[in-house]
Amino acid sequence: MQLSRDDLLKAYRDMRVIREFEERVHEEFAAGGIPGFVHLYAGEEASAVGFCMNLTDVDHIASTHRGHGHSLAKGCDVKGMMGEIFGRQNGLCAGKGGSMHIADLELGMMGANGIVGGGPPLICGAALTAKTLKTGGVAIAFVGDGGSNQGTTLESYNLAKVWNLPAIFVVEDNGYAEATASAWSVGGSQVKRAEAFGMPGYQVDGHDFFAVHEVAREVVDRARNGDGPSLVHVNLYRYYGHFEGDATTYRAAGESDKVRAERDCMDIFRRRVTEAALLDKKQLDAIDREVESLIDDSVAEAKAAPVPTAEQLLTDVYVSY
Ligand SMILES: Cc1ncc(C[n+]2csc(CCOP(=O)(O)OP(=O)(O)O)c2C)c(N)n1
Repeated sequence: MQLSRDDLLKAYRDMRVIREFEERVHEEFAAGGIPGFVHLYAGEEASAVGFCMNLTDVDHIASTHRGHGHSLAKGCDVKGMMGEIFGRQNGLCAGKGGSMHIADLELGMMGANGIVGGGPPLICGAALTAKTLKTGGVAIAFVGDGGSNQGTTLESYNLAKVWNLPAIFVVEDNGYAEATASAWSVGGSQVKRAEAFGMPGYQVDGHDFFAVHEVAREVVDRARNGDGPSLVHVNLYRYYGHFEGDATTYRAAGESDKVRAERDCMDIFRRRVTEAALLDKKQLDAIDREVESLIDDSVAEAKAAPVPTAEQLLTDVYVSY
């Protein structure tokens, strides 16, 4: 499908926002300004944006512990995200969730999740709701290669197939689950695994936004049309360690730099759209500058915002039904 000029600009900006956001969180974390634990998504942008560009607010996603990119791609407010990661009152969850518990239910972003394999059961619920209430919505779970081996994930495949849910499982295979190489734990393609559950399975190069977007469009349409769940195995690479502070001794020296130099999704996107004269370099550079200043502002606002007070300790934490 041909993307419009506006779509291309949006795709580039959304990926740039995630990249800038993550690079800045990397710096701020190293400087000691961010409490808690963070896992960065830099390098994987084309996956979150390629899928989420096919969604609207009626659709739901569930994320992982590496959730900043999915949240931003689903439309979460950049300043609210940064405030949350800094643990400040202006954060999306009032500063009490932090990196691994960011959610914005109004946008259908059901949350980052510290439980590996926690997202797939959640999206089965969202997909069942969409099917029952006939909202036309679909639900996507992003899962890591490690998370793809969790029982909760496999049971969700089962459930989604048996109930013919508008559910999509996106296995983001970034090469490692902590220090375990996915070549060992996944052992190649997950297409056959999808087929074993009676779902169509796809495998796609996650460095190529256009390839991801095309597959995403197909599986989202399929789910929306009532034709049931699918699984997409996305091959990617995470630029930073498993968590910030990880010494990455399990990777070969220079491995990350080599992928950045040869297969960076932002570089590939820029090359493709400029060589085809779909966008020009000046437009892309202007987006870079605008996003840099947005991220600067988001950090400044987060640092200036107060932390939650003792009186606020128990608000926004419990839900009553
Ligand atoms: C149920 C559960 N088991 C173990 C952990 C510890 N843990 C956190 S992240 C992680 C690896 C996840 O790897 P993967 O799913 O490939 O995601 P990636 O970090 O590569 O994005 C593990 C084992 C956890 N958080 N939850």
